[in-house]
Amino acid sequence: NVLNHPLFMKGECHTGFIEENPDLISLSHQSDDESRILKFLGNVVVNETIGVKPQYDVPKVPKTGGISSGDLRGTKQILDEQGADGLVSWIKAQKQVLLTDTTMRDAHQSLMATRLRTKDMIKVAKATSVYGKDLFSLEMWGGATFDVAYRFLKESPWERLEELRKRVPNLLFQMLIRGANGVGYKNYPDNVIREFIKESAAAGIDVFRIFDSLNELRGMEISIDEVIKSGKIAEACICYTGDILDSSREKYNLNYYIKLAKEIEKAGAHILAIKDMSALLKPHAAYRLIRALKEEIGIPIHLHTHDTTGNGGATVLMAVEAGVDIVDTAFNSMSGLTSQPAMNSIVAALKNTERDPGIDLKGLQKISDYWEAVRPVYGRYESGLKSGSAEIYKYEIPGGQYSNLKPQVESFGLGHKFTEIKEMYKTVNGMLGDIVKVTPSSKVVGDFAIFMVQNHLTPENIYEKGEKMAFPDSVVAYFMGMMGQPMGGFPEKLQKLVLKGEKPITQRPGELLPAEDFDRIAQHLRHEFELEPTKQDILSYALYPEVYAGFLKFVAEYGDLSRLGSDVFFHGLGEGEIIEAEVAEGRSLMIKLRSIEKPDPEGYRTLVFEVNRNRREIKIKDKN
Ligand code: 3PY
Ligand code: ZN
Repeated sequence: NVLNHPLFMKGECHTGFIEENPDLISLSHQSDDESRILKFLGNVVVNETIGVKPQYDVPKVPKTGGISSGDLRGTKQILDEQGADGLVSWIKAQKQVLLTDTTMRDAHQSLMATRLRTKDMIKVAKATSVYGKDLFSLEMWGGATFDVAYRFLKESPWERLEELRKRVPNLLFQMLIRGANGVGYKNYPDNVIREFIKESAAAGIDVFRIFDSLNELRGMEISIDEVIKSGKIAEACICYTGDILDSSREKYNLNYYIKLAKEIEKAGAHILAIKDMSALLKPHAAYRLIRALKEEIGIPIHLHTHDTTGNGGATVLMAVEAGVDIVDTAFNSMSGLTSQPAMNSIVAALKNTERDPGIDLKGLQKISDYWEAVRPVYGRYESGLKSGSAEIYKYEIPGGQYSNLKPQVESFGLGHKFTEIKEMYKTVNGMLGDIVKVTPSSKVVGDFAIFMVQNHLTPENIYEKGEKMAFPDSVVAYFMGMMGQPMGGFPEKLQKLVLKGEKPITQRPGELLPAEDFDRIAQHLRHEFELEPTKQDILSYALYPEVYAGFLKFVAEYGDLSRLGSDVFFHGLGEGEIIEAEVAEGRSLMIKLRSIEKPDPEGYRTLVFEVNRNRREIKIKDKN
């Protein structure tokens, strides 16, 4: 290489020549993790960015000034030392309103399609434990966490939990579980739900918010029972839909919610959650509902809402006025729109009132500033929504689904028909008999609406031609009773058209599903992936077989990328950029992208990298 270099051949090389061209003499061996990461980066560069990368600020991690989070005592210590009942008594004795931060789960699920990576969470975890020491809980798991972490982020949600717990010993960790649907989209056998809860409790989850997508108590009972057995907090939900202020909408009226809340209390739940996933709970309705519930039940009430309509803050403040015990919020820079109402603003609004949460605003600002700097890296996953929308009261689309619906609709080539799809969502809800819409029932309505628009269908056509139509899988599963029974039953005519002679079930689906054979999964993982599976591996596979297998294959091919900075994970390297990539604990590589060559006749591009100053070339197929 040296001998063939143009400067050497012209006799013009000076004493700094080798120094400036270290790759010419490098014979160093390329390690496995080096070739794997170059392959990953090469693919991002060739098939996604072509070396064009925006510049991102490095987020400043707030300093904690010598305070050790190990010295802090918070709600976690109350639960660990006094048990679930002790914690409930403590909540009831508080005059101030308590706050949950959802930044690490629902906020990013609703704003950026659940893409927030563990790396960005753990950097700010210690500061959160210090400046958020007076929070009630941090929600960082549940909903779409498992699916997205394995499918897209290529990282383990279990490790996320473990890393966060190491840095946050003082606060309760909270998750959302979709009752018998676990953290998935379908009913799982009872033993999967029980084992999943047991393992999650052991791994660090303290508060389990349990819901059923049709508000059926029997869909939540197994989960409630298992959480209680694990010594953790069972927080069961009423999913709010409709409008209790509108007397013309009789189906989901105040009495409906009171009856359900009483059943939930009777089932042994420690806390009642009002889960307002679509931000339909108007401020005055919140006041009326919470006042009524406070009269009727004795367990604490935790309000979860979204800010999709722009009224979320008002709803929270009215709920506080009505005596709600705990409310969900997100740090300001991760709040608003489809996310939760703004924590810092609510804390500020309640200063010098009876229910002042008593949290230091300066500290909260530091955490919010950190997230503000993190967020642009995830810009491509944001919905582009610029303001709250009062139309949500009409469409009743949950926050998480709303931000995902546009890309989903675009992927079907229907981006130009977004308004039509939203209208159809409402129409389909009517056809289904006005149901509670939250994962997975909301997916049924969304899939059905897309199907109708895609195939130019109206409700009338469906009734005329439905016999010959193949309906989306989720719609069939719904009408089969595999998500439970909706209040008021299924619309019979439509059910017949969808099921085409199959007999729907009326039992709880978990009663019919055969127990999962965990030994069989363990054998399969051993055999297929040469790994001695842990309980966590087995459960992840039981929940998401294809997604989890895909994750294991990805890690075998590209290595563990969880330590890579998010700017690099999502955007690769710019041409000429040098990055430090941590590929294993304590092992980093300095990587520079020197050039991207034009595709060769077979469509491969050669990328020239420098790794720890050694020249490396790699060929990547250009799929564009
Ligand atoms: C979920 O199930 O993911 C939700 O956040 C429901 O609101
Ligand atoms: Zn939510």
